[in-house]
Amino acid sequence: MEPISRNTQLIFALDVTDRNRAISLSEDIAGFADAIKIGYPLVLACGLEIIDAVCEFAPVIADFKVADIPNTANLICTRAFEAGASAVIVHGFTGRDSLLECVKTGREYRGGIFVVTEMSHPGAVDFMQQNAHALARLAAGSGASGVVAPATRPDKVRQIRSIVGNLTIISPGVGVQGGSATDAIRAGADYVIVGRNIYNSGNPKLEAERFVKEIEKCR
Ligand code: OMP
Repeated sequence: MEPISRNTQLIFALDVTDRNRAISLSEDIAGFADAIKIGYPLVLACGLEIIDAVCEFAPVIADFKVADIPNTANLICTRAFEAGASAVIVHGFTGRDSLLECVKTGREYRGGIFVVTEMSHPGAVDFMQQNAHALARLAAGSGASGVVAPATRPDKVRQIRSIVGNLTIISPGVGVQGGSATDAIRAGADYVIVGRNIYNSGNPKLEAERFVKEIEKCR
């Protein structure tokens, strides 16, 4: 089962730390995004309960980049799904046993697991890039719903697509980080993740709509 339904192919990264702003942005962007991604900045500022509040507007992907032993990974994923998340982002570098535990927990809650392959920032070349293909293979064989691959390096998205087959690829790094939504989608991403370009713009709704129109042109 897909944790989110493909419509606009835009995922909104809600990396703000004020509850009222988070809710008002969610309300504004809901019609344009297939999911809203919430991570540590918002949860640490407002509590895990914010997931349930944002779920009212769109399915929530909990970006907790889980990287721990299987038991702790299970506890973290369980909390995220219990709070209402439709999917959780986890790391794969901790190894097969930890990842399989996350996937098992996801199944229990009928939720998805997305595995980070290569990250989008420049520092990803220090350690992650060398292992991106292995991480993609691990994800493909784990029962995870999909992977996270860098919009800042469309060639890597293309390579990762050839490894993961029809798994879902969600791709951050568009806009401020230098990546383009068009390039990422054309390289094989199913969804692009956009944060600052939307929530820091003068008109977040209009900016989200602009991304949706850009993605539409790629179909
Ligand atoms: P902006 O750069 O503001 O569009 O935000 C990108 C979002 O995607 C942030 O929430 C990042 O934490 C997240 N992200 C990356 O930027 N790069 C990655 O490689 C992985 C993620 C992620 O897992 O979501």
